[in-house]
Amino acid sequence: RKIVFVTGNKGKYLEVKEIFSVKNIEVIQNTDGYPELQYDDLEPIAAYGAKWAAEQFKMPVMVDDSGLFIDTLNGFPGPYSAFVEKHLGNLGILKLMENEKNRKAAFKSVIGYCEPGIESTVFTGSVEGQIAHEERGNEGFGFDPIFEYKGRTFAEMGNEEKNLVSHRRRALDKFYEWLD
Ligand code: ITT
Ligand code: NA
Repeated sequence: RKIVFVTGNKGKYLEVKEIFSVKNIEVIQNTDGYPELQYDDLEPIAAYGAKWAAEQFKMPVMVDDSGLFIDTLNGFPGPYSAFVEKHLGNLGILKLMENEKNRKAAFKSVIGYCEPGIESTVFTGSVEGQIAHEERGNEGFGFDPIFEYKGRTFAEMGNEEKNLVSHRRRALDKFYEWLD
């Protein structure tokens, strides 16, 4: 079985490829992109993106819209995560969190899957953790160096361990079950 994954993010693609290779699903990256509507939640963004891409490219596709939701910032950056990562970066987030005691955060991933002529289906996965006090670790991508899960950052854990517990893994498990 093959699945086309529309994403410009290499880190996401490599994780999905790895997680699905165990299930004998081949993941093919398509970097042509899709319009990302701005909503408060990730689900409608993923649903719309998958639908748009399925009709545009005339084939079944999946997308992954994800974000980091920080408790004390009322869920920010959430759906604005890509923009914030690009313009503030991890150091900008650490700055916002300076002197903040409540460091609770959740990573969320929403997989949208769609075939031409039908509506999208979405699968949500999330994992709770903490915003670290400094960047730690060299693996992974994006916010991984500042997202702590049980004391270590995702960037310290590395892909193999991250893929066992991550938001993306949890969303993909639901997607896989549905495909089956
Ligand atoms: P697409 O082409 O798939 O949209 P993107 O990077 O723009 O790629 P999003 O719109 O979903 O992705 O933005 C999510 C942001 O959160 C983006 O900056 C990612 O790098 C970051 N991110 C998502 N999943 C992550 C993970 O598992 N670890 C660290 N950062 C992550
Ligand atoms: Na994006």
